[in-house]
Amino acid sequence: MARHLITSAIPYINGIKHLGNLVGSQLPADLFARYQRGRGHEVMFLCATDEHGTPAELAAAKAGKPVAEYCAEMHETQAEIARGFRLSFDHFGRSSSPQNHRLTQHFAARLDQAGLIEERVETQIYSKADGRYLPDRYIEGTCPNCGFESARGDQCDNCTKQLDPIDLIEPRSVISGSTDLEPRETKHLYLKQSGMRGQLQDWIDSKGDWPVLTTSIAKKWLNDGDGLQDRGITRDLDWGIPVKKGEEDWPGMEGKVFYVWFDAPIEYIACAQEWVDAGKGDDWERWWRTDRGADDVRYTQFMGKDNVPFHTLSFPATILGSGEPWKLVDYIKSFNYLNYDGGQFSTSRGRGVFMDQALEVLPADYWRWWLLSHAPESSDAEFTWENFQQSVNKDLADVLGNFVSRVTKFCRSKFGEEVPAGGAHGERETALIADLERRLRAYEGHMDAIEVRKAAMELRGIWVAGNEYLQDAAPWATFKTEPETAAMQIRLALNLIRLYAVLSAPFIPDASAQLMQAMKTEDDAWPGDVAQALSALQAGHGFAVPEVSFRKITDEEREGWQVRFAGKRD
Ligand code: B3M
Ligand code: ZN
Repeated sequence: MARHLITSAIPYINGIKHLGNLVGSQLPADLFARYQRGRGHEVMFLCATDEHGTPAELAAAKAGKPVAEYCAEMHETQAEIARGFRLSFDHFGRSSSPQNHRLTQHFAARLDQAGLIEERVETQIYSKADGRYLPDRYIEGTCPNCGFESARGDQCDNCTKQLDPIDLIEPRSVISGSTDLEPRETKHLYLKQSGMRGQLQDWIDSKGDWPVLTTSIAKKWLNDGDGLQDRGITRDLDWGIPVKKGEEDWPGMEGKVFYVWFDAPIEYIACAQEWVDAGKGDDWERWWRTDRGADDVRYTQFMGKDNVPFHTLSFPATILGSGEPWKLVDYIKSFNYLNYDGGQFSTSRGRGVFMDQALEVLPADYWRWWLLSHAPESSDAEFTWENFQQSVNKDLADVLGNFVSRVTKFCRSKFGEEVPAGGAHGERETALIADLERRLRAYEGHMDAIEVRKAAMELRGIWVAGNEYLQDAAPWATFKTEPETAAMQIRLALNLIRLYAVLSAPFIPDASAQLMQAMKTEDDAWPGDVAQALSALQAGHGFAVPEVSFRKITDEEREGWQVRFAGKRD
């Protein structure tokens, strides 16, 4: 049994995420976690809300609430929606937790002891109209790298470059819109990551199996000269983790907090401590400390491409720089963007489908299937309602749903609600089993390699193979002349339903559970050998005809949704 530590990028607290956010991190991470559990491995799957920094402060101000209250409420909201999508986190933590406060302050102290922290007097943008400094997202302007006009102070959303507010061209305050800004001097801590270039380069070079998207972004920022500049890790903000050296005060840093991107990845570790403190387990160190058994853990991270520089450079710099035996990531799966119907999803303009709205419209499995089978892996992908309707209606309703309903209804009418006996398998069955054996091994290969789209297509192929077999064997016709053979065919088909439930569970967990229930079995063991797996339900085993698992999306519904989600969210 292997041990898998899996983390999803932790979503900002500032509102409900859209489907593009979901498919870029949390959903594929859940797919992988469910798959590894299904294979019988031990899994620790962690996610949390990212509660600090300017996104949180700005959103709370907009909602007219104190930040702490806003974060507590929005954490609950996000947790509820995550449950709705069946995201199977072992723990959904909060970066504002006391555990993360302590651990972040601890890392800062270790980095300081290692000589990797420097105090610098630097120039920050001060807004006279607002009476405060404007770090990160409090300021917007034109990107000096690509010319994008709405680049934020911390990062350009267009070219992913990490920025410093002082670099922006024609900067303006996000709070007041004021351009009456002036540079002022203030003292901050810097992480001297530029001195770690060699170490980081060696580490990234040792990851020959990483996806191209991940390594190309990592290498670009590593070799770009200024990608690995020393980073300011503190901010002049009220909300956040107070700058301390472990438990000690940090002279000169009073009233300042750590930068959100310094503490957010540390929450991956703190989250496991929260898991213990919530009474869900008793040992987090065996997942995170290589001196406590974590050296045989395989750690996989999931994230959108804009998060890659922080996970390949800044966070590893923190871990390596601490000089302590923390577990480093083994594999980083990153995603391109999902676009919405000819444009971008936009949180600010409410364009596209948000996670809560999606669940109002259709159950989680429909979305999980479409999103995963169209995951933006090799390039950006696009959500259109036509495509969504087509995939759901074909893959889920026509292929999988129809197979289940034909087989169970036919059996009920001819043989009753139990698996019929029939004779031994013939040539057609042997050929089907050989085909499924090949497909199953291909499916496992894609799932192990986290090739999400390929895995979805192989799974669909497995469903199609069953349909073709049924069409070809035609037990409804065979029944008239050779009822024994028809019984054998149906026995096989009922067993296929159970097999489908097991194999499909990572993608569509609710439908899988429903099928398992209909087949009146709890045997969800991952198939070793297909022939054996297809004899799990023996003659005489009872079953029930399941409720329709997937319904079709009508043209009227599709058109209605197209209009509803075109503009401002309702
Ligand atoms: N919250 C950005 C995002 O949600 C950021 C990820 C943090 S991962 C440690 O895309
Ligand atoms: Zn840019």
